[in-house]
Amino acid sequence: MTADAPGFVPTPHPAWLPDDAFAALGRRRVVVAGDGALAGTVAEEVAAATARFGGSFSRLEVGDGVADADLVLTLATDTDAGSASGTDPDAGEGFRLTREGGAVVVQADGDAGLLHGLFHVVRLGEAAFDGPDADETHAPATGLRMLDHWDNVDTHPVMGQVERGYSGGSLFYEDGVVRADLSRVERYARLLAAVGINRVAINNVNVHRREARLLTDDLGDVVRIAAVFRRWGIRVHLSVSFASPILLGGLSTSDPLDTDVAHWWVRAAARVWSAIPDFGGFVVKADSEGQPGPFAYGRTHADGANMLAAAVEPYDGLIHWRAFVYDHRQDWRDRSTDRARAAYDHFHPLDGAFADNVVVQVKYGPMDFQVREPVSPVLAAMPRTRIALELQVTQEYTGQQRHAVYLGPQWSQILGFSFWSADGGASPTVADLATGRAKAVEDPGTGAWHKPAGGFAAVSNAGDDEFWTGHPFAQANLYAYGRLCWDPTLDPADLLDEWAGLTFPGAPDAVRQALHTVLDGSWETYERYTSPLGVGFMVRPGHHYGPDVDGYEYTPWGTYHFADRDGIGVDRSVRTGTGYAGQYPSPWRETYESTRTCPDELLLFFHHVPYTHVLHSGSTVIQHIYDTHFAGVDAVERMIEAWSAVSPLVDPRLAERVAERFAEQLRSATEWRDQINTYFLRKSGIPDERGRTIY
Ligand code: GCW
Repeated sequence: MTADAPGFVPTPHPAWLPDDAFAALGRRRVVVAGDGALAGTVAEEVAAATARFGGSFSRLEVGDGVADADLVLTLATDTDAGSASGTDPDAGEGFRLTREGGAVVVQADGDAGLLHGLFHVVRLGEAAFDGPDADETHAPATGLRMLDHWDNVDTHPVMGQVERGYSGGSLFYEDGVVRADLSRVERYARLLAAVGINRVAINNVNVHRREARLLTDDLGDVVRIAAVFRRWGIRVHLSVSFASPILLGGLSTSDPLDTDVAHWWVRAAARVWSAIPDFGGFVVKADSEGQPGPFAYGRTHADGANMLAAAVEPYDGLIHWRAFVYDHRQDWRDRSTDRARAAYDHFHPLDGAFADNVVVQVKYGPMDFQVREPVSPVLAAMPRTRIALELQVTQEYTGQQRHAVYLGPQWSQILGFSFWSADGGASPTVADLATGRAKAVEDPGTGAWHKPAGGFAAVSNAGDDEFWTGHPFAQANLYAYGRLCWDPTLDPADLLDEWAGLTFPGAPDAVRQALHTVLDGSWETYERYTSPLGVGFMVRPGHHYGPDVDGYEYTPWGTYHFADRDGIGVDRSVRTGTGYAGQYPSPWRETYESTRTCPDELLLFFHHVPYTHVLHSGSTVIQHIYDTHFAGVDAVERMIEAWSAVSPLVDPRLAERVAERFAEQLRSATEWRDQINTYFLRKSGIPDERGRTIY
């Protein structure tokens, strides 16, 4: 069959695990010792690599004497065999790596640590073997490193098969059922394991009628998916509908305090865990954008979450309960309602009320995955609650995988943000809050942090597309997300090097350099040509692609910019606005409160100012809008030039896909520039100081 024939499914791109990424290891004499399930996976990987590149492979018992090996991957001899080979893949994920005279030993804390140790060696390539003598220990910052899929089993009439998916269809479902052939899921699981992901929720948080049945009638298919992920140390979670007792159980209520409802969930959990003993738990979007929840019964979110938590507790299951709760039917005329306030107003009063196995999953910003938002104050407001930081790897609001936008720098900035100091200092960062390290850091004056980690969750950007992620460069986002979950302090520019080194092995250094030129500043470039100074949205309603300045201005969604002839922005100050700034601890509540101290990039998120307001940068707001929009498109042109110079050096199919995406990015960025500039010229009547063309 030719590439153009109908039904042709190209082999998926190897992403960061092409065969050549295993060359250094594959040329060595490698020993694998361990008898757990993941040791089996490691042994298969090593056997394949050594067969391909001429090395040798042997499998030994832990503790057997080893002679003449370049690399030994073994369970630590003092590891208790139960946890090493048992069913808990989160246990023993760490490993110790020693290198002496070129001989490398990886001693894993448990079965999962062997797998992570293997991929660490793969990442290092030759440097694993020819580096100086070393003795290092590696362990993840948290055991909760999760990806959420917004995949529907059926194709949804409006949202398609994958909600906010830009990479083709679902990896898991086809034609309204779980795929018979899960080989692509297997490849995906391998890619995720290589970057350290260890949990995956396999269906959309908007749980429609068909998808609700994954919990019951289709459980057998979930068992099959879980078996694939298990070989890679990854647990499966399901998103469930809070109304499941009604939808699936024929009850007349899903009131969390109703005993029949609670029993229904107890039985549901018992069925799931007896079929999948290492099942992870449930993800719940309740009372949000039309999803059912406890409010219908006059109950709180703690009532709802805790009822589910009790049902899964006997199995060490988790409830990921999303904090994305706001009124999506507000009246745009009503200036006193502020969507940004909603999550804090709902959840802060419930701090301390959630069961120990509830993780409250909080989007990084108070609105909705915008290119720029302040970090959500909910993350700082619940010291007695397990908190997970939720990111969006899928680029809903950042170019939908048609634009090259590397989000590593944005995530890194969020992870490093400290609520209790302007310059970091010794106070906990967002990463500390999500990984539980906050407990160990100096008391920030807000009371001690009592709960264990809630970890990280993010919406996946992968689908059945040949390149997994639509834009081949969007693979870098999936890569960086996994690696930052493992170690939030990693430098996103270094992660780009890692990703490029693995994905384009053997390519001339010019390719790596061009990728830096294209991607390092791409998040800020996208920000420049889209909505200015933190004001957000201005996208086409519904699909959220492309500019539409007033698209949401008179809708019920709560995402307004309030531009008029004199000025723009949302007054969220305590003194004259919605009071949102007061949800932050000091010093940020004061910093955000005043236009004198508010950082430029968030000015319009926090304040309504005249177009002539002078920014810290020295520019007026209106001139900043014009300048950044021209600069953003210029930057896209430079990105394209840099890539064009090296694209003949990479796989032509990949080059072709990138070229096609760049053409669209340039078209779209130009459209953004012209619509935004024209809109504000017409509103303000203030011309561009530099006299450039504005329509
Ligand atoms: O960003 C918004 C999206 C919705 C999504 C929702 C959420 C799954 O536009 O498509 O629904 O957030 O996070 O629940």
